[in-house]
Amino acid sequence: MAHFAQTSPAASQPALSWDDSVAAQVPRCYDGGANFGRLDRDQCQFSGAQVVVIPLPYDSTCSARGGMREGPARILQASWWIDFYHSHLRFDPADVGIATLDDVHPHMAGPQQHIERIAQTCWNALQFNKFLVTLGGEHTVTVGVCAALVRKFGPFSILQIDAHLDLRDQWEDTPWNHACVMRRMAELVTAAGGDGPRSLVQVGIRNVSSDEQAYLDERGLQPFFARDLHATSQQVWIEQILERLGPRVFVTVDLDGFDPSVIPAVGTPEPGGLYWQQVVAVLEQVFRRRQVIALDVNELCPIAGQNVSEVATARLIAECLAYQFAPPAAWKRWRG
Ligand SMILES: [Mn+2]
Repeated sequence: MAHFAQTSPAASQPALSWDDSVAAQVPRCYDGGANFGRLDRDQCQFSGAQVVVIPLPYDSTCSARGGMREGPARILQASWWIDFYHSHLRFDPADVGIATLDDVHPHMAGPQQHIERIAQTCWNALQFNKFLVTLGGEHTVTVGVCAALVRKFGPFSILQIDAHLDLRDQWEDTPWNHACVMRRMAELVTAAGGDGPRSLVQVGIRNVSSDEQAYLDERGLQPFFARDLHATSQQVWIEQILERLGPRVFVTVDLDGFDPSVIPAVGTPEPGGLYWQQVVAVLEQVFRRRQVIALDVNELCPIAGQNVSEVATARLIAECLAYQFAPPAAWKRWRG
């Protein structure tokens, strides 16, 4: 991406607006067949579900390969063929109810308007006290999710699994580019009274621009580079991550944080990434020891003729939902 000039002067803290005339109403759901997990009616009804899956197909600002608008549908489809039952927790997260909302269709006026549309949808679901699982779509969609979470919870930490920092102030003529999402999310947390930049815990990083490095240096921020994690004891770096996370955590997984040998179907793959066991190990600790307020998985960019990435993504979500909802007795039996 280095050959693209950073265009026009940086925008500082662009504001999102809300439409509060929209009353909280039960959103449209897939109530049979095509929902996440292909669950029966008793498990996928919005009213009884503790989890709400929100498909966010979008690929308007991505730099390299398009196709992320097809990501959410492919993740849903992959979810039909796996059992959510967790062998070691002996717990099925489908039992807490998982409703799947209708797609949030792209707003064609531009990324800011689309982010606002996503924020409204998430805010609506949050008013029913649901645990959100959002499916991207390019990483830009996460800004809308974050805006709704900030409105509901106030400041929180953000655990970001990613190959990229996404800390550019502006990219390819918009502050709402997918390369700027963590910068925007830090601003949202700061606006709610938190220390946005310090609330970011970025893990798996292996692609940094010089202006992003300057941002890190100015603020004394230290992301967790994949290179360093591979050279450190897993128990040690997981504890270092936990130390940096506050009591409430929003987990956002850009699938390119994984090594491409695990998840090849991403728009901007980078070698040297995290392995399945590493990501699952850190997420287990985070879900167990912090209050995770939402899970976001994004940047799935399907490759025709194979579904390994989609299946891994659906499995990752099922794993996280088991961590989130398994009762203490299940943990005690497994981990002691
Ligand atoms: Mn990325």
